[in-house]
Amino acid sequence: EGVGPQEYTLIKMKVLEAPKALSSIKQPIFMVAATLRPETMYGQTNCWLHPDIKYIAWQSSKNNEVWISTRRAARNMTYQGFTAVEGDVKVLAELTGQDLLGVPLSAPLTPHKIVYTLPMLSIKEDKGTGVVTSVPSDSPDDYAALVDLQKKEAFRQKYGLTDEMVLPYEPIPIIEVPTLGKLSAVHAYETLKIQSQNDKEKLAEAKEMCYLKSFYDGVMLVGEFAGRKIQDVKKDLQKRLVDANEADVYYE
Ligand code: A2H
Repeated sequence: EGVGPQEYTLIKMKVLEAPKALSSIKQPIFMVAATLRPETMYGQTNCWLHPDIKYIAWQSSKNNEVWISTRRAARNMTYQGFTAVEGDVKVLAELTGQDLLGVPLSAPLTPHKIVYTLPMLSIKEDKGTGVVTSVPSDSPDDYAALVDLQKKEAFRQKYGLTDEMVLPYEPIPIIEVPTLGKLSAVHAYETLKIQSQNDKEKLAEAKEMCYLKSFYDGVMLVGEFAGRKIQDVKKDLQKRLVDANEADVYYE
């Protein structure tokens, strides 16, 4: 990582139907996903959680909302104005990612009215919020994890996921990258013959192939900034989302 703190955009994904473990919570509940690419939110198809990581539901000071993240991220957020008292996290529930899979969410900018929480095994406990929003068109990690679930019925069953939570969701063309096309992550995945989300070396190569090129030469295909370059619209899009109370800015 670089010198200063990393800035993330926290995307607020609203829980539409709370799982049993959260049924006593009456306030609106959000999964808060940390992303470096707010301009890709038009292509969200699901939300990733690690089945074995512990998450907490905690009281934020924003509009009485309850947020779900790792405890570590919640503690960091208490020093960034996200709670009533600095350093103090008011925990309403603690549960594992597994307890939170298959939950329907509503997310900003994506054409899907409902996206589901699904398992991703490469999520790190010590980065961001432990909640990752999935954009399989532009993230090779996201595409690989989605294909794994779509190809393997046993994998879906293991986590109690129905076909309708997984199979209808395909990568959405949202950014055109010269030489990589309109689905740059899919292009990289296929060119490098990636087999699964565990294919670490090839995924690292795929990311190298996509990210810088997308940032410097990518052009938006959809939304109010269609036709504009990514590097020119990223900040504006972040601001739009924050102003609409659909996102916040988080540092770590
Ligand atoms: B990005 P950095 Cl389209 N564990 O968002 C693993 N990955 C995590 C994570 C965690 N705890 N928290 C966040 N991330 C992912 C979108 C995206 C992202 C696109 C393309 C590239 C990309 C959609 N997923 O990231 O190590 C999140 O995925 C490129 C690295 O802090 C977040 O942005 O640089 C990014 O990794 C943060 O990774």
